[in-house]
Amino acid sequence: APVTLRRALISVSDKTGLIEQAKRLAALGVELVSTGGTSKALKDAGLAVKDVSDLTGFPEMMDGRVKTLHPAVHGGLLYLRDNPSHVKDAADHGIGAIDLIYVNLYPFEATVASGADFETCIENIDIGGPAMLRAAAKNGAFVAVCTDGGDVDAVLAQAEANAGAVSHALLRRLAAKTYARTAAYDAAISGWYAKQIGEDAPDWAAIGGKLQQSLRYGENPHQKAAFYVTGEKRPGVATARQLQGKELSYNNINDTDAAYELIGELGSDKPAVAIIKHANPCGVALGPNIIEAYKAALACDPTSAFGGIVALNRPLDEETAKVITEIFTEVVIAPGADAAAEAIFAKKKNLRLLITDDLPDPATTGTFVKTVAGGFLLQDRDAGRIHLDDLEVVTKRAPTAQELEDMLFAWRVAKHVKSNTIVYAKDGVTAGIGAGQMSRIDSARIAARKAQDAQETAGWSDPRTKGCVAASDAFFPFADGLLQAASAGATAVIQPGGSIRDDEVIAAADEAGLAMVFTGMRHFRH
Ligand code: 93A
Repeated sequence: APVTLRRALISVSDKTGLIEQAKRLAALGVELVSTGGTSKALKDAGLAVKDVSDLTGFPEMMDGRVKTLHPAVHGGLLYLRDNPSHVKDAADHGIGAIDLIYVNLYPFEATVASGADFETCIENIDIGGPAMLRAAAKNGAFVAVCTDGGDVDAVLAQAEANAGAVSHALLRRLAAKTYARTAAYDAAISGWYAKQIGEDAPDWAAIGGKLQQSLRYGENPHQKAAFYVTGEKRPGVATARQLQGKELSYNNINDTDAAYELIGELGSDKPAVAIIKHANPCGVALGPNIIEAYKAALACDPTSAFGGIVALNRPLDEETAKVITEIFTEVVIAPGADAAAEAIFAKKKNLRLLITDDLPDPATTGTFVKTVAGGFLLQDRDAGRIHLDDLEVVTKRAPTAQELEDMLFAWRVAKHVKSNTIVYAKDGVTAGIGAGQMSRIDSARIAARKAQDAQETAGWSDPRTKGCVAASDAFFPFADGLLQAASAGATAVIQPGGSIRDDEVIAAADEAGLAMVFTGMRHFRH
């Protein structure tokens, strides 16, 4: 049934449009009841207003923390008008019905956004306002609940056209909207509070995106797929300009992302090249210039590099473009390309060239999504970074300066390799990469095998693992993986540490004459 408005309780922090709307309510014969500041604003405008404290018989107290939390208010909002015992209770205690409530809450969200301190944010948590809104919405068949000025306008429009009456349909709509508002308000508080104690969860809203491209298919031809972008201003595959070549496929996008994120990890101090296959690097190298870096990266695993993705941290030049086109490559991504390089690539119709202008910043935060049956997992992007002064030397022998430099390089590459990861590196070039194995020792073996294959192909006298460093994405649970690295030729090891058998592993390293450092941070990537 419709409700005829007789009494309204108004308690608003944002008083925009208040006076004009209150005048319209008064013109309909509605009695106005209000809290301190709101009441003063209405009185100043010459309106007749009753104070809530007259209703409750209590002054507003405790700096306003307790103003409306009283049976005279909540009873008036909550009693069922068609329930005789509720009606009797109201009459016995002198509680009058409240038919309209207009509450906008303490500006908690705006207070947080302004950078206010903890105490100020706490003071801006509204208690009485949401309590009244929730009570009124529970009794939404009898009370018009307005959480913003637009709601008041909608109610006024109906009431003015219907001798003060508001329809059941509008009442229901307002009640439903109320709980959305109080839920969002509480979510803002809980999100802010979690952040204060360092336990904030990634926000699923952060994964919202806009369709950039319908893909021909997904990881396999029988899977449909699309590419959505978040709109973040992040140099990478989503924001790159494609200068030539076929449309990118699902796997191209995934692999190009892996390639360029790794390049971002290596920074811009030295020319760097990464070659990626199936989202894992098969060769990564720093060099005196970009062409030497490419050649060194390619030599790590020329077999796997076929059909790979190449990422550079310097603009593509003509000579490098020529060398890259000597083998089949799917995608090249770089911060730039000169005209001569573009001309070389133009002859390879299928080769895609992506230009980003800038390099990715590895410290950028973001949200990582993974679906599981019936849900999805969110986590922060792995923006963890290790620097020289984070390293703890745990062996008798301390690493040399060259070993330290190579260890940091190998560590940064390892972060971008699927677990379990072992990366061997020497002189800023990967010597062997073991990726995605179920046991760490297998990754160590595979990395060594890769180095032997590379040696055979290139005709080197030794594999590059001779005198290399080894990086492990997580701790060695036993000494065997470490010894495998030593037997491959590693002289120094970088790993997180933290195994219950660290002592055993350190003793084995000392016995083998290895230098070993702990990072205290692991980089699982599954
Ligand atoms: O501090 S409160 O949580 N305690 C209350 O009892 C209470 N009742 C209403 N805040 C309370 N309010 C809020 O006061 C309203 O939600 C509104 O935002 C504000 C209006 O205060 P004033 O009329 O004094 O400007």
